[in-house]
Amino acid sequence: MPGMPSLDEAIQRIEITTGDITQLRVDAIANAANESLLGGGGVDGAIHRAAGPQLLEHNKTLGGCPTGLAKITPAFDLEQQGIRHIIHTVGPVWPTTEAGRQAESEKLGYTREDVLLASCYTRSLELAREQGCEHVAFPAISTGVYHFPKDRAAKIALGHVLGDLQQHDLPARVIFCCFSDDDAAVYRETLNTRHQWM
Ligand code: AR6
Repeated sequence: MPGMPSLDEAIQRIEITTGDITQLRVDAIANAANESLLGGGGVDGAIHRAAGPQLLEHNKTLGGCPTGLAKITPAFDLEQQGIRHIIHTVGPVWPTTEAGRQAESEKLGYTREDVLLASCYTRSLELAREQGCEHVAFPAISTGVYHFPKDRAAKIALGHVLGDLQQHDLPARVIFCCFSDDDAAVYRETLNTRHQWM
């Protein structure tokens, strides 16, 4: 289709990096929040610390956010380093039940959690686009406290972000900000083996 970026072009717009997402210089960072939007541990705690207490005060007025959706806020203290927005999205908790284990081991089609995680990425990109964001960074949503299997989450993140980038010019660049080199290696391997799963 004319004007439709190819998959290869979309891949050029992706960056996989290791580090603390609060240290990046991007228009928007995504936060792996919980439904209260009132902070927590992991990347959520780091973002609230870096953005300062005004973020919590602001989020108290938002009425929370359902799993799979996202809400955008100012970046408060993080604006000093050029971050304009924080996109709070609530990833699914991976089920520690028999059904969850079976879904992972048998690589069954899509589970409810897969769909919710995909929605976190696509809804966050929609909000970023509405604000004209050029550069957006994501942590590996749900793969910490929420125990989503890392390789499964990487396929969902990469697959859905690449699909979105093929349909839109914005954001121009998406950064997957991993917290360890091992996590970044999972993303790189997932991207390199895309022909097996895309
Ligand atoms: N920068 C980038 N990535 C980070 C950072 C950071 N500063 N800190 C941690 N990570 P998690 P979840 C990585 O647990 O699984 C919170 O309490 C981390 O290594 O932060 O979606 C919320 O309030 C992992 O790869 O988020 C919720 O209650 C990834 O970020 C709950 O945790 C996500 O891990 C959400 O759990």
